[in-house]
Amino acid sequence: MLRQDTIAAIATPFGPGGIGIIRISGPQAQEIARRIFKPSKKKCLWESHVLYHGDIVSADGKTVLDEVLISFMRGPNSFTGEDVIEINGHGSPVIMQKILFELIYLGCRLAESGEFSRRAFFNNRLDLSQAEALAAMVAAPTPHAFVLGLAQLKGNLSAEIEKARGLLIEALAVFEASIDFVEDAPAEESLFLTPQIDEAKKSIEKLLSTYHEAKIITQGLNVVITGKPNVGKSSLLNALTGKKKAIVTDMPGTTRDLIVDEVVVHGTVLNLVDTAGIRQPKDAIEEEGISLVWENLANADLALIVLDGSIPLSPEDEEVISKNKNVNIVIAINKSDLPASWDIKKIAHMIEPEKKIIKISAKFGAGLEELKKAIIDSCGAHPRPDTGSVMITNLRHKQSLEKARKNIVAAKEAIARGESPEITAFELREAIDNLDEITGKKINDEVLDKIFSSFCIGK
Ligand SMILES: Nc1nc2c(ncn2[C@@H]2O[C@H](COP(=O)(O)OP(=O)(O)OP(=O)(O)O)[C@@H](O)[C@H]2O)c(=O)[nH]1
Ligand SMILES: [Mg+2]
Repeated sequence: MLRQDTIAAIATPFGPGGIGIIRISGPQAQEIARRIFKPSKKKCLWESHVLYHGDIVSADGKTVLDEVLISFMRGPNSFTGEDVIEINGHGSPVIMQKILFELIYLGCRLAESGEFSRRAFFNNRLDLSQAEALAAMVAAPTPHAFVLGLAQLKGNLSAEIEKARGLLIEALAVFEASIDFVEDAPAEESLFLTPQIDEAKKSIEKLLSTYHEAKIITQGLNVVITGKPNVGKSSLLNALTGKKKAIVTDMPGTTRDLIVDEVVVHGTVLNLVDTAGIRQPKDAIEEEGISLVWENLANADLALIVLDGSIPLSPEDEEVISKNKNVNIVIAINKSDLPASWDIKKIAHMIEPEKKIIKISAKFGAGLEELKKAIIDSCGAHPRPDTGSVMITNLRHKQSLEKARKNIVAAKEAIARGESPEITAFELREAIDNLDEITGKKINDEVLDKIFSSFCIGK
């Protein structure tokens, strides 16, 4: 589905900026740009990949709209593989819009979300996983996440996928040969000559094993702060983020809604959720708030349980600990600035020894560094990616790899059972198709629409 029209969009974020860039791509890119660009020097040869200085004027030639630098990238040596023009103007949203309107008046079409990347994909400038890497890089919440996107853009993942695919194709050839020449080929011998299947399985499993860590790097950890009312959960959210986001009072039951904020700790994003205190609810609002706590805890990477060290432990405290027994927990004993009313030993028997208990004072900021370290350690979040890392950051890729792995297991089982080679060949072909979904060699338009429509306009 290659479109031959010429598209245009503002490629820089909306709002005032140092410069603003408008991107044009398609067969008429240069012709349309020439109609509104007046070079400052007479000689403007529109050489490829050269910057020219001049004015952008209105389509009727009467009004100067902006003073700009313009460049022309001749296809196929451009981002999209088509002729591309980039106009670097002053970053005024008003003028950017005005120039864009002129371009549309002269025959450009406003680009859809991700349409530049989509054209790059169709023109084989990028495979699908590389195009997805672009979106991941733009959205990266930390430098580590960006590095993973960059590695994917540079084709590290594609190379791994191609390697596994190549092995499966070699193995497939063996089985297809034994289907075609079943009489000449000694089937048993050739059937066992397929170490490629095991090798492909191993490399797919290695990729799959990176997903958990990659997810932490790209999406962060979901940390739900829980505990009975008034222990200092909201104070802790505020202390960890350095903001005054949640209301703090000395009245138990202050927080009812979920209060969400994030903070980056040692290169990992903590998605923090402050919640209603757990107790017998006093009204319908509190009841609703408490049921939200349990819902959120079910999907949390970590329950950060807050206890008040300055007053005796209560059944509510014990309930929160025992209900979270099977999840990843860190316990913060708060209000360490006040005299302690109980000893850590009182809760030690309730949790496994490796689970962390840290004394803090949310009000005065004591123990917070230790607490952050305990959160990161207990989730195993120690990102150390470099541009050579090959990690699976994308759920779609993970699902395709899992499907391919299943096909390989089925192929191996068919071999072990001594089934006809057709069965093994079928499973291997399916595995290859599943790998091709990642790079986009074989993918349906609906999935492509979904992927590219999630990109920003101008990307
Ligand atoms: N001395 C002392 N007081 C604290 C500390 N942390 C919180 N407080 C006080 O404890 C009271 C309750 O704090 P919040 O942060 O609102 O407690 P919460 O757990 O969010 O309470 P709910 O929203 O009602 O569940 C407030 O008066 C805080 O000032 C602390 O480290 N030391
Ligand atoms: Mg609160």
